[in-house]
Amino acid sequence: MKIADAKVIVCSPGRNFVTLKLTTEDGITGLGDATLNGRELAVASYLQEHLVPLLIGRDARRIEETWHYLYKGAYWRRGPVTMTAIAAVDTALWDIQGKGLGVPVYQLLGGRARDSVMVYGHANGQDVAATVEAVARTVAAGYRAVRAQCGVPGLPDTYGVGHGKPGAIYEPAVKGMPSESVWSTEKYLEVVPKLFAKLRAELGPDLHLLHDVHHRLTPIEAARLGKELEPHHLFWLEDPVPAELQEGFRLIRQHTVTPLATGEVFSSIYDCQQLITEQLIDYIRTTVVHAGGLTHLRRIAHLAELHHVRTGAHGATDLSPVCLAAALHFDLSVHNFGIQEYMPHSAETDRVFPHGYRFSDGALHPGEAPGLGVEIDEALAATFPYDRAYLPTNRKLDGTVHSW
Ligand code: EZ4
Ligand code: CO
Repeated sequence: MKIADAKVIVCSPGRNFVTLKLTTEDGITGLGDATLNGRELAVASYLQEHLVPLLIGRDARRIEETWHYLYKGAYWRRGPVTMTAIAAVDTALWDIQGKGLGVPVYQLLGGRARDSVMVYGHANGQDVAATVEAVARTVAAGYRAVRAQCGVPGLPDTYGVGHGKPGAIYEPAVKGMPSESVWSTEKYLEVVPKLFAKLRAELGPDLHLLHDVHHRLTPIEAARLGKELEPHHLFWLEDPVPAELQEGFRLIRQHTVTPLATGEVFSSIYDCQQLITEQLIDYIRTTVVHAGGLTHLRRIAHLAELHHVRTGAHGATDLSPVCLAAALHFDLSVHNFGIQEYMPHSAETDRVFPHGYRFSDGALHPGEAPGLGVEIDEALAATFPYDRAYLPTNRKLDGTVHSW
């Protein structure tokens, strides 16, 4: 079953997505998400210029062999652009394999380890009261797990507290340039424990509560926050510090039993090897599109399983429905699944990517269609051309660039 055609589709139904579509000589198509938010065209070009010529004529059924051919064959290893491009090919090949055999991808991954996949939703508010209301609304919509992000008194804008509609991008002051936000660790550390105290008091002990620090603290600051949040029993505290320094987590661990999650920006198993093998984290957030596809993500999950680390794949709206579908097949099948992030896409995005996954009772199911269960409407996609956009940048009150 040879690959006869490989097409890179760039579209912007509300935000930019890059999609790889492979077609075999007998007409089976497979999709892979290749979206790297803010650097989309680097991956599109990597695919178009360097991988497409290698794919034509290859046997689409040799998924494992193709992964190593692209990874080892590049000589240059790892990195988000390379690993996102490889992920797109890998995901599309699993889709083709499933369609060729007439089964959903999770059946190829060992079958279902559970009936459905628990997801967490997002709830944001400008202050504590508004955030508590937003969490209550999310619970009313059926979620059993909610990530809560709250505006910081004294700061104009805070990570996660968007102004827009579902799936909207951060609006920059100058179109096509990054937006800027302002940060104060001191002010942030004052409000977060108050938010979670209020959430537990109002919403009771059963709800899973999550929070994303977005790489903004130092280890000792994160240790303080984790300790202060202990009475409120978070499901996890995400990205407490930038994780390039993996041993930085050791310091946080020495001080708090609040569970830790990290890894949405990681692109390979080597980015989390120490975090996993030294049991410095509780959840690994690597996902299909940015960590080398289902083939590589399964390797990470299996290493994690040996060390009591569970999965919690990234699933924000800058990962396309193709990635979400692939993540759900992974989540359904992997034994040490923890939770899946879920933010509904915009209506335009859902129309461009018709899909079979469905939400009910706080959980998603990928559906029973052969392959991934997601398609792309290319004619509609062509009506939404690429629109340059960046993730925001962040500065401390004195103007110093900080992690966003
Ligand atoms: O900021 O997807 O946990 N979710 C997140 C996301 C990320 C964006 C970056 O591309 O941190 O909202
Ligand atoms: Co995050």
